[in-house]
Amino acid sequence: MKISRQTIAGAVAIAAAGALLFACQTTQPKTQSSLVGGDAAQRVYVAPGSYDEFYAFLSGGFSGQIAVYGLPSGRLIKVIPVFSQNPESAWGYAEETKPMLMTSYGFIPWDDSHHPELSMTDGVPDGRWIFINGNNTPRIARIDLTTMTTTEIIQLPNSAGGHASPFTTPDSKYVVSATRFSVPIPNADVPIASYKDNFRGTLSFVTADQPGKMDIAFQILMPGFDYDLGHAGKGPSDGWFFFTSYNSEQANTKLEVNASQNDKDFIAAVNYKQAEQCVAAGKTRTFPSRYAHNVMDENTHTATSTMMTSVKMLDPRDCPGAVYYLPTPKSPHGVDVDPTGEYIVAGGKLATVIPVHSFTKMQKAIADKAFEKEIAGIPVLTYEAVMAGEVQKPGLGPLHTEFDGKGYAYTSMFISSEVVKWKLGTWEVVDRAPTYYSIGHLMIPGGDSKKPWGKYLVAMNKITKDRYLPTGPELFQSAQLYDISGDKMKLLLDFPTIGEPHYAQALPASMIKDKQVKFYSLAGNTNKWVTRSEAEGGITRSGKRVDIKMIAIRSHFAPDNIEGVQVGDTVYFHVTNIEQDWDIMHGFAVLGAENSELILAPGETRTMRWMPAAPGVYPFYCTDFCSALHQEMQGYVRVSPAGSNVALMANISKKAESQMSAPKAPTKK
Ligand code: K7E
Ligand code: CUA
Repeated sequence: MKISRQTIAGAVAIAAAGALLFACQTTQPKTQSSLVGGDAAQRVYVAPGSYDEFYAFLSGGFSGQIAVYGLPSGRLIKVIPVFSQNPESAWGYAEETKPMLMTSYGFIPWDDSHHPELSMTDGVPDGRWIFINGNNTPRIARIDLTTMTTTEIIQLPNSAGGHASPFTTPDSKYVVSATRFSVPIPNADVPIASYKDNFRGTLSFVTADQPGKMDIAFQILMPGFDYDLGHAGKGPSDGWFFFTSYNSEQANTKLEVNASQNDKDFIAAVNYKQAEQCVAAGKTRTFPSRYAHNVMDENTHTATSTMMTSVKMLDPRDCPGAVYYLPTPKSPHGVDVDPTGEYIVAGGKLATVIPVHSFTKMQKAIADKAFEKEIAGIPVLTYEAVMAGEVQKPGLGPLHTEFDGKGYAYTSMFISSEVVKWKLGTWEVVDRAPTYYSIGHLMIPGGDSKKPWGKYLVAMNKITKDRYLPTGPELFQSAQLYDISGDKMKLLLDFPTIGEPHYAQALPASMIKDKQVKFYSLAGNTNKWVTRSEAEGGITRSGKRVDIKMIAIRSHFAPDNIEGVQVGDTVYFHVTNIEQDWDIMHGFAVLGAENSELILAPGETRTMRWMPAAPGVYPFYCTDFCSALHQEMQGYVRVSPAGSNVALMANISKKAESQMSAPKAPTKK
């Protein structure tokens, strides 16, 4: 999000004003509670043992992950590790998972995730996957919604700041990514002052409908603006994609002033069906480009990383009719397409209106050649020819818009800290609700699709201030839940969020609840190092490499005593959780490991690499309190000096064997 210093100052002033207001309200609880619907407590109360109505997926922002909440309760259900190492689940620490974080820059343990996007069928979320972007080292991840795990990550080359990403086409054929920062393409050592000559943007179209096979179908080479956000057309505008851009000034320094000169920047309207035809007709050039494609195999539970070497680059000059610019005031941020596919709403964060373009008018303007000029082969349509209307006096700092499917749009106003509800077609403001404080994105379940479920709106606020008990200088981010089922929005609930959530998505729980995988099949586990029974466990040496295969089951590891390891060895603990029951996890940690624990889902194999530095005896133990005898779930590794003649030994205890055949403890169903 790009906001000038003045607007930040304004936002802080408003937040401060809000804080003052709130300070008064704490002594006048009636005023505060009147902001909240009278039956709010009942509306959000999900009784113990009951389930929420919606799954909501909030981006984790600079945590790099996705957080799963239940709505309307606002309860955090899970954090799905995506781009950042996560010791809780050994993501990026266990050997099997490390390739998922490989890039052309090497192993990257972090990213900044902004926009979760559900896969769709016919323009409606279908509950198969959710995608999310890595903003810093541009990547797109696929999360499988049956396991709630990250199964695929593709890197975007010729791109820097993969922000307008990973918005989905109505059939999930493509997810897209546009570069926020223009850079030399291919990247090169050039003076930054040569920006206007050397820097370019790209729009990437990534095929997404085949799991494990994401691929950059093509990139479009664009003028060196900053590309910010995108959304696909739908219905009549299906086959088009819309991207906002700012910095049409092509400034390379002090952007807060220098990129805020032009009255209007642009939405790039891309006819990607036309682009596909040009690609098929060989109108692209092959650009050498290195980028990683990482896939988690669902049977081996092991990721592979493949380095790709080129992309097809399409220059709009070689494909007339593929790209147009729609002038849009003023440094637009969000671009959102209404459920009918007719209206393209921009969030001109410095604009005094919310501009709305008409797809019908855009097509007519193209047919009439209502062009004001051309930029690098891209016709610029005239604003008047494409504008459907403007929402007047909406508030300050419009960013993002979602829809309720009943003819209304809801726009987040960052500077004036509010949600503004307005009517599509008449452009009149019909309601406004304050947010605490400085709202960024907002989300209505299905609110960017053809058929929003409506009912709730979640505001994701940038500044938390006084909403919770203070926790030092750093505060959690703040979300707020509104009931939008009536004419007036009603604030129901505050709930804190991890990282800084940008966008979010939600769908009815009934769509995916019963598809959740409860454990992985041990018989189907084809990990190279799987150990399916105690008898298969053991230790092998090959040079300085030692592999230890072991099982975890309530309540022991087997083998549990290991000898013959030497200083200078690289030891791999391959642990298989041989439980076949829901939610029976085991963990594995060893003294002094420069690594996280392992955590093992039932039926899964995970590997920890360990390089013991000194002779001694090192205990290991299970980290997840799995049974009454969890504290007994432990063992030892004896480490001898390099060159020692202590024999390799891995025992399987008699006690363990007898427990194997004992009846299982009661388990959750
Ligand atoms: Cu508005 Cu990254 Cu979508 Cu944040 S972005 S708010
Ligand atoms: Cu296994 Cu605790």
